[in-house]
Amino acid sequence: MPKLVLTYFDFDGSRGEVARLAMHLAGIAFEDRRIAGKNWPALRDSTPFQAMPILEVDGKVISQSNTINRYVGKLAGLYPKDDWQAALVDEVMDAVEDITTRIGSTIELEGEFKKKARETLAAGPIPRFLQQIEARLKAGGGEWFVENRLTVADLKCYMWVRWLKSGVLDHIPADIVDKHAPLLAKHLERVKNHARIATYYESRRK
Ligand SMILES: N[C@@H](CCC(=O)N[C@@H](CS)C(=O)NCC(=O)O)C(=O)O
Repeated sequence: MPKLVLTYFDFDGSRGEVARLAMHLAGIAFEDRRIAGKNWPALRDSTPFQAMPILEVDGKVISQSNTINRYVGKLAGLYPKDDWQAALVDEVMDAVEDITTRIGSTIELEGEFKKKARETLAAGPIPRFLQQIEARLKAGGGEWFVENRLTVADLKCYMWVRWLKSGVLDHIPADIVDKHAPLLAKHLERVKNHARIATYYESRRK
């Protein structure tokens, strides 16, 4: 196993958390380098695309969360070997990344601009993405996206749906998932209650 260092913000969510979870699930040793928000500006220009997560593999750096998710997913046995199944995983992860970027771009907006931008997303794009991603879950059998087992696609979707349902996104109703994609709401519970994920978050609370 290579020496792995994952660098991401110091919170248990979003783009960097998928790879952390995958490595914890598989019992892969890695350095979990957590960056406080105040230390990010000093680090920013040293990252390839001025963004995190980044993963060091024996001292070499790769960036882009889904690239990292695929790489780690392969090490962890959480990414399909079959090319078609792998493409289905990629499709879900890239769709989640697209909509995450669109929602993320509203974070810096202020007041009415933020309200308008988020209401627009909540009126069309978010329901659309929820329904399309739910359709892929259904096509996979309704419990997991592919191969009737947890993969990095499930972890990526889990992070997004948990964010939407958390209520932290003003102007995006927290019930938007229940309303438009009830199977994804159930999927969230399925992933959350996965024995190793539940144990991991239990240990993070101590
Ligand atoms: N497409 C990139 C996006 C990375 C990204 O935007 N990361 C955010 C954190 S989730 C970030 O580094 N934000 C800090 C900044 O842009 O200054 C990926 O998937 O990794």
